[in-house]
Amino acid sequence: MKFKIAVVIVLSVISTLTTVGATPSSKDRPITHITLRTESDGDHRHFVGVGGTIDGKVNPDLFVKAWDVVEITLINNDGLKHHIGLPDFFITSHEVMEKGAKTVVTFVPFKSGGFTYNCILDNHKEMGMKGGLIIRNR
Ligand SMILES: [Cu+2]
Repeated sequence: MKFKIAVVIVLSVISTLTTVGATPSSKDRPITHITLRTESDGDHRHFVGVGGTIDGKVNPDLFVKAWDVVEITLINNDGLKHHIGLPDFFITSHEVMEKGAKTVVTFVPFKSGGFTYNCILDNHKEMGMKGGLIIRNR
């Protein structure tokens, strides 16, 4: 029985990972929408929140609940090549190459705790392009 449950969990995690970029169709599960844009300033690179409580904040901490469906939209606002990575969840978005380009990652946080998001292209993480991803238990 326990083994069966573990298999179901592993399969649902795999299916979550393989649907990155797709739109979840579930009606009864809350979807947390988060939008970030990219910014460059001299040697600094960062994410800036768009809308809601993170609007205008640089590298905002993102607060979500475990097992919610989380959809993060990244908008290229500076014309440099970027992506968003969630290394603790094995997720990296497509790259956005041109100003105005968007990419979306959708995932289900399967563990709680303090994690990070970042852009590791062209040394951007070292130039400041990283923030906190805080996942609370339900
Ligand atoms: Cu970047």
